[in-house]
Amino acid sequence: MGSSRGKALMLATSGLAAERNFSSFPSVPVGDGGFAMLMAEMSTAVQHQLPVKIIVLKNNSLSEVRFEQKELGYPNYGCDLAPIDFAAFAKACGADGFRCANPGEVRPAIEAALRSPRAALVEALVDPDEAPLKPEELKA
Ligand SMILES: Cc1ncc(C[n+]2csc(CCOP(=O)(O)OP(=O)(O)O)c2C)c(N)n1
Ligand SMILES: [Mg+2]
Repeated sequence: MGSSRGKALMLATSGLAAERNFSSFPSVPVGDGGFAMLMAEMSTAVQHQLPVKIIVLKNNSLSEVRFEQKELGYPNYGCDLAPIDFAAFAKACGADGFRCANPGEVRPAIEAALRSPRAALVEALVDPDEAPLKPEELKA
């Protein structure tokens, strides 16, 4: 969603705040770097009872930037992230937090988040060495 990290999360919480008669809950995929820039949105969602569903793709890396550096022939500089327990963070904010570390855990974690009446976060571990898709490789 656009090029600014975490923008979809703000759009989802503000959209929920504007439309209180929820028929479905927006689910927002966000990288761990992007989410780290906007973690306060979690407390905002809890404070205003906005049942947004956040899926954090956790690779402990600003992976897209790391791959751009690699493509230009530079070494990794400043792209490693200290691991954060995002599921525990969500719970500390008063939301629900779930984790999936392998493909078999993905569906149950997402279903649990969607069943939650509250804001809920799914921390999904992903491979930091998987190259991001280029725009021309994305298919609708
Ligand atoms: C607000 C903002 N800050 C910085 C950037 C530059 N930037 C582009 S990709 C990227 C890495 C994002 O890391 P992450 O969200 O963890 O996603 P990953 O590439 O690891 O999947 C950054 C910092 C941006 N696009 N938007
Ligand atoms: Mg990342």
